[in-house]
Amino acid sequence: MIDQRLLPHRFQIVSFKTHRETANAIREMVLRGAGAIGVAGGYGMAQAAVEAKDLPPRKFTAYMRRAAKLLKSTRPTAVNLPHAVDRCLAASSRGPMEKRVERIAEEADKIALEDLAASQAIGEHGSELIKDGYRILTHCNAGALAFIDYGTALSPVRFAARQGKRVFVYVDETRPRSQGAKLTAWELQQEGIPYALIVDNAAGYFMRRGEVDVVIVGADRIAANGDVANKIGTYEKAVLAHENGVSFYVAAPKMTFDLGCPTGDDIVIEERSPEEVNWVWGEDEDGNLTKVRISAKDTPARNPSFDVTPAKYITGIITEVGVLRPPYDESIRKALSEPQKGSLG
Ligand code: RUB
Repeated sequence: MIDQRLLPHRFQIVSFKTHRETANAIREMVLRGAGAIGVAGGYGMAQAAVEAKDLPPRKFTAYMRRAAKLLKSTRPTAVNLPHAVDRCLAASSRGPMEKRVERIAEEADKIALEDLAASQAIGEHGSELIKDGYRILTHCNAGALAFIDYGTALSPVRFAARQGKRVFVYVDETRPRSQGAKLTAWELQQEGIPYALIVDNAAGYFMRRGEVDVVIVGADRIAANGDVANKIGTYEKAVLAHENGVSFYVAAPKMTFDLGCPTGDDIVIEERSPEEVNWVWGEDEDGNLTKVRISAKDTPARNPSFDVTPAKYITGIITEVGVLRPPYDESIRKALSEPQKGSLG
């Protein structure tokens, strides 16, 4: 994994050898983003299978179940994680024992390849919504670091830029962990796409001045009615977009839909440590990575990591099978019944 906690100041690849280490890396956000943690969860299951391969069948099954539970408990909101882990768990219970490790590893690869194909298709469909000269606002990081390859929300932007359209991206800083400032800005810089970093509370200012043509964000879980859980602050951007007549799109693969959640109220929202609100990480003038407190000692803080944007604010959901439109309960069910492309099988 690229250690995303150190970006953009250091580029470091780190390895985790056991499923417990992988679970910890997901929890500590060494890597993050719904798609990326799903893929990591799949490979965590493959690691568990290697660890348990010499156990008798019943003990092997019990070991895999415990591993699945641990991996799924690391971050509760993004549904890609339980979807991927459960697929690998199902693969672990089929076929002869000696083949099971192989099957789980294949399933993990398949999930990664499906995400890759989805990110490309999301880019193709989404880029049609971006006209030459568009100014796009995005929140958090739903780019290559959060997913596989092109990303989700950034994929249409990348495709539009490669098609020669002039695009400009407003990047929300995304406190408290600043995924926009640290990761999205860095990704766009790498790719030479023009952008400006803005503080989270500046989005309304730019929208009201008519300087934002479209908002595109990612998603961590999409309920059956089209309500979307995404990084805290997404809801505000959607309401502001609505108020200012700006289109608001969500880009996400089919893996991110959860028909088990009828509405957004059924989505569990992760609440993280108050430390993330009271302290910020960065590089000092001498290039040392450092952490500074920005509030008085013992300041109580609340830190919900995600919020829910009601479907009524969402203009469309860009998926690998096309752009879904309201009424979402119908378009989502139809999209989920389409065959999955890009898998190995
Ligand atoms: C990440 C976040 C991203 C979605 C979309 O939150 O909210 O917008 O996960 O990701 P965190 P993807 O940094 O807390 O994980 O592009 O993978 O679908």
